[in-house]
Amino acid sequence: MAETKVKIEGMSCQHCVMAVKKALGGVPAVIESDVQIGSAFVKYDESKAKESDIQAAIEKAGYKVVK
Ligand SMILES: [Cu+2]
Repeated sequence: MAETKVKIEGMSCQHCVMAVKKALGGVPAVIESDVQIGSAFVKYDESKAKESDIQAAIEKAGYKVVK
């Protein structure tokens, strides 16, 4: 299992937190996510997804990952 902490731009409220959490929940490799405004801590199965897949899911939800 791998862990990553990503900084996210464009989040401003709890709605954004829910949207990012939902986006991460849509990635099958994600085991656990802790999302705050502006960042997310994600545990995932690195045999099923790369860190870039997690970033892509967040960006697909409309937020920008800054790392
Ligand atoms: Cu919001």
